[in-house]
Amino acid sequence: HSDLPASGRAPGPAVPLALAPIRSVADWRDAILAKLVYALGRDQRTASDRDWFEALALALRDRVVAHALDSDDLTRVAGHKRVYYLSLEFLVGRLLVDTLTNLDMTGLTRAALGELGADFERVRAAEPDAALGNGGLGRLAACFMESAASLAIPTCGYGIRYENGLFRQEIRNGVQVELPEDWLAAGNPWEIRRPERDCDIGFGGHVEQVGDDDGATRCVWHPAELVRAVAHDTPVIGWRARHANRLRLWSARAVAPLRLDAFNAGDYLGAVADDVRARSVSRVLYPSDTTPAGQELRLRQEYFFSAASLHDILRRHLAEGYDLSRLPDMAAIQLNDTHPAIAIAEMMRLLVDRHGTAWNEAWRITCGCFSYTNHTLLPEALETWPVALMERLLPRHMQIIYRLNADHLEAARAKGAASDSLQASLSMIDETQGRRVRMGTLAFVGSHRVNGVSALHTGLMRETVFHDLHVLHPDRITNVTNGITFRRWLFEANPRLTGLLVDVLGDAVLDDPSVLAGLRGLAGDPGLRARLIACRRANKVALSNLVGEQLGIGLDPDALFDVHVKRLHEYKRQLLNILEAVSLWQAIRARPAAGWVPRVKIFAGKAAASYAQARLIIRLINDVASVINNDPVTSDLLKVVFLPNFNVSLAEIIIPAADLSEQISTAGMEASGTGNMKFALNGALTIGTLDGANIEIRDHVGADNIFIFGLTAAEVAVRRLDGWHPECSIVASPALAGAIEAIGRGTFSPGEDTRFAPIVDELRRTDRFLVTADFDSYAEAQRRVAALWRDRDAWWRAAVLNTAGMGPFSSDRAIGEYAEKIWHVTGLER
Ligand code: F58
Repeated sequence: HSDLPASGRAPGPAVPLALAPIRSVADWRDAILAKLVYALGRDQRTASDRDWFEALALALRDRVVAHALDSDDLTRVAGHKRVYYLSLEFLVGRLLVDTLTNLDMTGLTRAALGELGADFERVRAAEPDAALGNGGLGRLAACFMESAASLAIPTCGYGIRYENGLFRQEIRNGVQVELPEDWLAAGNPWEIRRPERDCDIGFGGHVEQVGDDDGATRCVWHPAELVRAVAHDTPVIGWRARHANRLRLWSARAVAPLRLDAFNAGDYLGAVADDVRARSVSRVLYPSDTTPAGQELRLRQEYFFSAASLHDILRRHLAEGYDLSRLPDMAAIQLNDTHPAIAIAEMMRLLVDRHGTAWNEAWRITCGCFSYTNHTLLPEALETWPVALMERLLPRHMQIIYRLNADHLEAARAKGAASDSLQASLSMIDETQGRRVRMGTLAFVGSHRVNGVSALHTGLMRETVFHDLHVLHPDRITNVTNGITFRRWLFEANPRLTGLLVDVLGDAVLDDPSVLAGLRGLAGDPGLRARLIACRRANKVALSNLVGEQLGIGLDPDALFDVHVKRLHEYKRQLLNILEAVSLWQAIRARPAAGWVPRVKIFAGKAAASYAQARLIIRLINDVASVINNDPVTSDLLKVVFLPNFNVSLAEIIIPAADLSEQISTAGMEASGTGNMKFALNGALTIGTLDGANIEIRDHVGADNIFIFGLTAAEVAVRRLDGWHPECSIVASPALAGAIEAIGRGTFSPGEDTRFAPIVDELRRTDRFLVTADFDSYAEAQRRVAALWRDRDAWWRAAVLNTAGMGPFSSDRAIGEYAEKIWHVTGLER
């Protein structure tokens, strides 16, 4: 379809594909039933919830696909620029309610399913989460896809269709166990296979020099191995069905999946060995990179999807009749972190070697198209690849990187950055630990814009990791603070609050987040407050029921729900929170009648399988929970809950039920955070450090309505420079000393008092994340929380002011900024 000539729309009616709107419950019921019977071959009388989910999804997909084809046609005819979002992760979650919401078909569907004898809530729960991401970075990509569609910005997301997404977490005897998450086992009704878009991706082999062009050698790469990239499209519909885009995910298979000769000779395994090897490329999200084989597989994944996506982008550009020189006018390619940064070298290869473009012109085109988002400054998370591995797997790309690096260092010298130390720091090759390619430097140099994800983070990029590159290119780094889609994180996750907001502020609040600010004038309104309290209580009852079913722990919905959910990482400091819980428990035991605020501490989050310390922190939380929850002295006042298998769908239940949001990373380490935004939007108060987007949240909700504590990023940097001694903080804080002592003594690990020795030792000796330095300040902030909770009017006033201030954190705002400052693209007018 998109290969039609650029000259005009296809003959026929203007919107030949849009299906007539569904006008009645009966129409929609019959459409769903037709899918159940004719597409799935199932009997209405025996259909399962999963069957109904599939039938419904297929019926909805028809409508979304019609929009996507039409949006595509309009984009092509208008000669409108497209955005390509390259991301190794899309943490989508479920799509059913998202699609229904954006098509405004939820009520209709409830009724139609009811007539068919199916239960909407159970059908909804039958959809597996698409967990093609680890955490914030992947979820951001999913929010951005939804917002780009809502703003009618023609966008295609490119990624990998992992057969196994993020693992399923079980907790057995307090220990995290990882199980594969087989989300595709029963098929995926949303996706459409696109065989005509498949392409073959090379690895290894050698490079042949065929001529000299413009000072740059033209080469032909003869790969030793080809892997087929197989295209699957998922349509993404925007709010009020204004526009639809697609997410194109590649899966891998062998070019020749079966060696028939081997099979006939009885070598059944050998006959499919190539296919098994090829398929491993799209088998799992973030394969463990603790072994050399794991590292190589990760690099293969990165090149595989980057190359397939660029092939697709150039094919579309040429098929629409444009010259390659016009690519930067027609295509903005966003690199979501450095994982797709190899695309920069691949673009140069395609332009120079395949299309005969002169080197400098190819570089102009490349830099004009690409831009790069950085999501972390943690040194261990900045990607580098061994030169030897690159030379073996991607020999031509390594040559191109050398040439780009020479040009880049030459330009730096010309600008005065000539010293050995500056040249070494600017180089794309790190020579300090073996020779490694710095993907961040490649991404920076090959992009016209590089962005951080919060004001603090962007400032730190300029001052620290990218300082020397920033001096060389002072206009390149820009900030786009992250955002979240309000459709999923407010309308869908919290329909009670959404209904209330519409009652109070009118329908406009659904289309324009700035309308939320109108709540400020109502912050003291007792009627609004009573309704808000009722919403929150209902959400807390729902969460309590889930906790009761899953863990057998009874919660009091009137207690303060204090929530810490996110990936388990030492810098996110779940340890600080659980230490404070231990110390609170000890204080309650010492004085049970001191008028404590009843509190439920809720944790959830996955630790990387190979991250021993994070796994041990999960164990500690679970072990502390089982002791505290069984203590009759404190049981009405303090509960600790660890909910297993945190994912998007669980977040949608937990967040609307939270009173307090824990955002307590070591300052300077959380690039932005996006969970912080989801909680505050839903009216939870934040306890947090001055880190990432917490700072901007404080500015928008008001410093009186957030509990800020702890060292600032600048103070953290000074402490680290001065050499930091945790024992001083421990000695100075009896509460902290008491908590650490209890853990070290085996209070929570009866019979095995060394179980948590790695945690206790880390706290006493190095404390790299300054947990002990911030403990007293955190505990004091928690006492302020309790004091405000007792003043019901003041608490709910602050809660209203949180929701009221969160309009700017919509991902529509973020995407609008990318469009204007980085992509130079507008929404498509109809
Ligand atoms: C996150 N990064 C940041 N990385 O930590 C968070 O502050 C920010 O809000 C978010 O990105 C969006 O900008 C993140 O999620 C990863 O998941 C890595 C992906 C590659 C493997 C290691 C984890």
